[in-house]
Amino acid sequence: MTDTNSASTERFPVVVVGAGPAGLTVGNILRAAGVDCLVLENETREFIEQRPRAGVIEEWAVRGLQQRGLAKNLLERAQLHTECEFRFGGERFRFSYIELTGHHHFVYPQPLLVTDLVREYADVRGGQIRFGVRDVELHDLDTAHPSVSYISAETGQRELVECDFVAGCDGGRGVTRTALPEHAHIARYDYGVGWLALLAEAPPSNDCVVFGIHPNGFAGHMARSPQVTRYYLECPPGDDPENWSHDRVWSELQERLAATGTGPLIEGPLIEKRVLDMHSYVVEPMVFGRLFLAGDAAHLTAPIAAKGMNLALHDAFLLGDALVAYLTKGDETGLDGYSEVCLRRVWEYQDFSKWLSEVYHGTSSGDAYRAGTTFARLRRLFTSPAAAAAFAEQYLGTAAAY
Ligand code: RFL
Repeated sequence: MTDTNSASTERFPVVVVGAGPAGLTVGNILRAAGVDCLVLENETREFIEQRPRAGVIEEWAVRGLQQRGLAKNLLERAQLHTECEFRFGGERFRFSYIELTGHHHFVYPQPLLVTDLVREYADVRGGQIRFGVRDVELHDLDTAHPSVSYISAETGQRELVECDFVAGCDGGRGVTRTALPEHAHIARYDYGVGWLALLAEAPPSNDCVVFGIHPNGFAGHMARSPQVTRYYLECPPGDDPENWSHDRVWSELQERLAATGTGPLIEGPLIEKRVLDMHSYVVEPMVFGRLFLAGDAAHLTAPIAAKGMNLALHDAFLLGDALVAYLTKGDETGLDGYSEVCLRRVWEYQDFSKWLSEVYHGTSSGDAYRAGTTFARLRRLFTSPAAAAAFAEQYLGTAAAY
């Protein structure tokens, strides 16, 4: 039994926990079909609209947003990325995936996408959303009458919401995953490296993404806007960002990203500096009773291959459409196949991240054998058209079937 002090009990067909890309996309799809739902978010609207994170979005994901009326600003403002560059052994090697495949990446900062999605959901499609909620709890998930309770920011009281389904979209540190039974299967992988994730108030120093493979460690350069550039520096897992002074950051970036024919990087103030421990997990299946997990709540993909938000959107399209089919037509097919269909792409992307991690980190591992195979992989990419095509397909997420 659910025990709350709630004065009145509300009811929504779907409660979505978490207003990230996954939760807001599910909410928007439901509202477009006239299905009521409630989104519960523990941060404020201002906070989620500014939280810096992803940038790289794959073409199929943008098409999916566009088909659902969610990509207007993105299509007007996003940059198109068509090439990337590997730097190793003091040389630079361009990889033009547009030439190879005709496909490109979109780059649109995650906070802008979240801003678009929350505006469309709450202000245009009239969706209900509560910010600043605390202590969300899920109840009776293995029955046909689940419910969700939370402490309201306005009343300070525990409120109860009855529903038919709960969408667990509360990211890697959320609570919905903890509602899984003890025997739920969670596969984990620890890469054993850290990345210092940096945002610099400095224009990009190259016209495309750069991956620096260096004995000191991996370094990455990714344009976010004409004024802001994301950089990554491999560091020990659990390292303290305070160990990385402004001068140390820029001198390591300059060294790891240097190559013949390139000038020094344009330096600027560091507006974000945090250490990410590279690890991944996959919950299998992504469903427990009436709880459907989506996005990082179900599977974390270390940002090595920039896949996490893409997977979150993929889940959200499938879950949103499946809930609409069930709630408006009684069609259970989408919900029945949800976990299996999501997980095929999830495992493909996990495998690519693992492969790419070895390319990025093998040289700096201190292990001559790993360094040797890393260089073999890199050389193959630039000498074998078949290897280049396979890489491009995984990098862009364009396989014909998953
Ligand atoms: P989110 O975005 O974490 O949203 C979850 C939301 O749930 C809220 N929440 C709760 N709400 C209520 N109750 C609770 N108990 C709650 N606990 C949490 C949170 O406040 C939040 O608003 O998950 P979602 O929607 O699954 O989206 C996943 C993506 O955010 C994530 O995969 C990407 O950011 C990963 N990622 C990248 N993915 C890409 O596809 N391309 C990229 O270029 C890319 N770059 C990155 C990245 C992740 C990074 N970090 C910070 C790990 C770069 C970085 C540095």
